[in-house]
Amino acid sequence: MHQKRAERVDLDPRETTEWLEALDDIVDQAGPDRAAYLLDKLAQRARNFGVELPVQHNTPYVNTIPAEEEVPYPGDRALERRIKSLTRWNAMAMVSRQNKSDHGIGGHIATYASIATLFEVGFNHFFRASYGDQPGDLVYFQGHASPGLYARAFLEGRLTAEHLENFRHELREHPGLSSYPHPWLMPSFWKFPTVSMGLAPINAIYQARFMRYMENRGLLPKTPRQVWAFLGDGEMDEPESMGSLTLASREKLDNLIFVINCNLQRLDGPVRGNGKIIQELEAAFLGAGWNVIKVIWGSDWDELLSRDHSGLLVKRMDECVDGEYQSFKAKGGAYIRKEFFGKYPELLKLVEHLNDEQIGRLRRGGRDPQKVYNAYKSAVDHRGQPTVILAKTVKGYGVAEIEARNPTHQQKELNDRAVQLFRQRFDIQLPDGVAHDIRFYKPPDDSPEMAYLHERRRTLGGYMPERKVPAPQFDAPPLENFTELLGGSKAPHPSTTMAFVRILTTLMKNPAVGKRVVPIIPDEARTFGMESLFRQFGIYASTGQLYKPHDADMFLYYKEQQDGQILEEGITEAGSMASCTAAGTAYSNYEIDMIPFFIYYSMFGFQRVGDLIWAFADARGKGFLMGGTAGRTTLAGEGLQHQDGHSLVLASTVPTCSAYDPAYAYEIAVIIQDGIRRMYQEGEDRFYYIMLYNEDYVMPEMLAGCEEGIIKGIYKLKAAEGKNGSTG
Ligand SMILES: Cc1ncc(C[n+]2csc(CCOP(=O)(O)OP(=O)(O)O)c2C)c(N)n1
Ligand SMILES: [Mg+2]
Repeated sequence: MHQKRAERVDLDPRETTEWLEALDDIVDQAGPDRAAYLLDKLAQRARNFGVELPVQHNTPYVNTIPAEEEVPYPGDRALERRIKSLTRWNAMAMVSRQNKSDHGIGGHIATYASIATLFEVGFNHFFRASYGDQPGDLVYFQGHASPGLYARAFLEGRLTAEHLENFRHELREHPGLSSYPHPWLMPSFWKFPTVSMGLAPINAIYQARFMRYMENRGLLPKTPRQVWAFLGDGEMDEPESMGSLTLASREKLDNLIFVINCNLQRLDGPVRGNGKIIQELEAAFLGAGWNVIKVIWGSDWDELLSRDHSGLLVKRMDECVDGEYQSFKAKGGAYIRKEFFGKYPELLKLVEHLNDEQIGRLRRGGRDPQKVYNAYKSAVDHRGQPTVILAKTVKGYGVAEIEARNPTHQQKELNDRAVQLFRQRFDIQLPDGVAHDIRFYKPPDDSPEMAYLHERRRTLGGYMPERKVPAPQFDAPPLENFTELLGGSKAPHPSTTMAFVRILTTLMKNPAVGKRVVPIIPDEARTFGMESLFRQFGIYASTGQLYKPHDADMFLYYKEQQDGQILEEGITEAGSMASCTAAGTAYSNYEIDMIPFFIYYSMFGFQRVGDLIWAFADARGKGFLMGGTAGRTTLAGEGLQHQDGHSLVLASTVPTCSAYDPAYAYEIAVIIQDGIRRMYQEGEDRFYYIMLYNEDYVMPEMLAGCEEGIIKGIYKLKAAEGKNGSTG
């Protein structure tokens, strides 16, 4: 009889010891790699005998990169620390000053305080603004860490003290700064509106995939460009955050790096007080096929770990839950000695040479530039998989009385004592008066730190974040291009959906515009009669088609190809919208105009993925959303999925959306032609929602001169019958 794993008892302790000692010998004499090889072989053999093996999706609660494999830090740590401290100071001063003058206006200190090192190592060594004449890395910054990004741009001379003074007053005072990343409020600064939690992760995944799509279609040169996404650990609870992880591994997106700022807290309290968020995320990401790098402990722990011959320190690290880790930081050194090390006398001995203050200062990995640099380097060098870096940090780090406390997220102001302690902690040297009044401070341009700051960004191709908009790149094809839609239909009459498919096909064949069109479909192409596009334009598949499709001998077969144009997304309206966002903002990310057509069941658009659409609008996205099978139609019998009488109403709430409900084929042609002209030729940052119907009926011929009326929303089709135009 098999024993269940949880119930297994040691039936022969002597034999167990022999096996364990054999393993010890191998590790001692031949090293861990050999041990891993043998274990692998054993596991294979065991599986052949039907032995049930545990699936392991967790490694011990220590850093993934062992200290002995690290490379030395390439930068000037002292100068970088000074720059980081000044950034911390200005970020804190910005939020604090604003709340003194305008009480309760908000802003966040604690988030940037936790993520500062993760950003700074990136700015000094990784984030590339350009690759020669090509735009560089795309970085999604954690939205409410914006004070730190403003503070850095201030040091760089890109923002003035006046900007900082008007933080969150951008609509009232000039020049001002928006609370969060916002391409409308700060059009030459922010690329990605990230503050609606969960949208940055999914948008970053599809962005990295879209980058490959552009490369594989020959529209974008291949560069080592990366997509970086800085995310909160609390944010990972949003379904959108983790819902598309397997797309990234399936597509081998080694141009994608998630950095999750695991400060163990969200707004109200701990993310996983009773568990460990890093371990939970490790298991999920490993299971989804990602490369996982844990950055848990700072360098000060290396020496302790190297003397941990019994493994007790790692055991203690593994057994504590995040609620305890939070208390350790909130309560300081003496508490850590007693409650963390104190559980085992051996561990107390391990730290007997450290005083309480030193114990309190033992750093977490996400705060140690050496560890962070190595993780980033390893992520950038990694091939064949996306990488997630799980960096353990401290929320509100360095801010007295709020560090690691539950209310820290909403702390806005600091009292005099807290300011004093903040300066001491980061060793912030300021001229007289600056500290007392909590004024902004920027060292002279010829100071070593300023020279260093500029030199680093010069080497990396320029300052970030920055949003650039290229000049219009093509003229819209004239309406005559769509002649076959303008002359009225012959039997069998089409639906407006079919008319749209003809417009799309015509557009895709247009020599000037065709290659820029990106059809995006969440598994409804056949419903909309679009399968003819498969064969003509190909379905994008990064690997090409690895099998002979069963319908290969048919005219309209399911053709996948590496430079296919159609994004057949499968059943994910959220993923499709993220693709639409990547395509519709390609002009500001890659300086190439692309025209997405995202066609879906109208019920699953605005009401299902409304917030992604809103973020698309915030990102100044362009393109067309096509709501298929709209209206309370003949498909009503299929249930509520075809009871859309309101998507037009929802669409009209998005400020940059032009929403239309056309009746006839030529109206759609006029709207799409004019849309392309306005968005791409005139450079207007808007997008279109067009409803499409399922019913076949007579499409009349277009009347001369009705274009303007169609665009405005009403025109005279024919005079009503009867007296005074009344039929009644
Ligand atoms: C969809 C959504 N829900 C709620 C919020 C409000 N909110 C802003 S920050 C925050 C907490 C974030 O915690 P975490 O992701 O862990 O980031 P941290 O500040 O700890 O780095 C919340 C709930 C939001 N911005 N978006
Ligand atoms: Mg957090």
